[in-house]
Order: sequence, then C-alpha cells, then structure tokens
Amino acid sequence: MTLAYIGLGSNLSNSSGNSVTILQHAVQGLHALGAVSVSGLYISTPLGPQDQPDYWNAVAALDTELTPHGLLTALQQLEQQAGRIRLRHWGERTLDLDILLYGQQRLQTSELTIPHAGLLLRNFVVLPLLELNAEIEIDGLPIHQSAAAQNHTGITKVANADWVTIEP
Ligand code: ROI
Repeated sequence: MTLAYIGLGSNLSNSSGNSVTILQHAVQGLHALGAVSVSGLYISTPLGPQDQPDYWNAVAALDTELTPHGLLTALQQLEQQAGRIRLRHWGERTLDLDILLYGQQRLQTSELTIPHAGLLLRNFVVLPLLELNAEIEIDGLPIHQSAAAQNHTGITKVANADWVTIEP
C-alpha cells in the first residue's frame, strides 16, 4: 500500500452538476481505488488566464495498491467520466486530478513527474495538503515552510472536510 496525495480542481460544470458535485463524485470514484480522506474545500482565483471562473480545489489522500502509472490511468478515466473538457492551455476544465505525491517516490517520465512540478508554488495545493499532513517534506523542505503555505492571497476555504460524505 502506498499513500498518494491527489490534487482536485474544477471550474466548469457538466451535464449532471456544478464543480462541487463533480468533485464530490470524483472523491467517491477515488474511494473505489482505496481508502480516501479529504481536505476542506477551497475556492481560488485561476492560475493562468484570468478570464475564466474561479476554481474549486481540494486534496485527497489515497491509500492504494496501484502503481503510479496505474493510478494515473485510473485518474484519467475519472476525468473522462466527468466529461472533462479542456478548452485551452492553463484554461478552464471540468475536472483535474493530479498526482501530487506517491509515498516517498520520485519519478520523472514523459507522462508523470512526482512530486508534481508545480506543487510548492501553488497555495491551492499546499494549503489543503497541509490539512492532511503538515509534516510532509519535499527536497528536505517541510511544506509548511514553503512560500505557498504563507500566501493566502486569492484563496478562501469554504468548507471543512465534511463537504463530501464518502459512502462505503
Ligand atoms: N488555478 C487554480 N486556482 N486552481 C487549479 O486547480 C488550477 N488548475 C490548473 C491551472 C489551469 C494551472 N490553474 C489553476 O490546471
């Protein structure tokens, strides 16, 4: 079993609901891959083009038997099931599921970089991640000491971890 951390983001609706229901559904989908716990829910201003809606963000911890590439494939399937639309580079999307960390593993392939390349630069990743585990270190730096952890601009926490009920 490996504990993986997954970033969740959405700023578009789909035919069955809004970003919050899309993220709730995604968490339930993750639960089919292993035991899940989630951070609170955040709204953040877009990194990238500013003429797109604000994002809903959270982080999930997943205890999984899947390999990193197996997990990537499973996450891509969940994105597809949400009817993922991606209109432009760094643009709006229905559902984004990013592997942030996979145990202590480091990995760099054409498909996957772990730890996620943007992790320490993004407060919408670091702040929810801190809720789940404040002790995580990347390259010897505890994430709570990262610049992103001190930067609360453009991000608002809107719910505690009870924004989603994980059904067995
Ligand atoms: N910006 C925010 N605030 N949240 C995201 O999840 C997010 N995801 C992305 C890009 C387009 C980089 N910007 C984002 O992929």
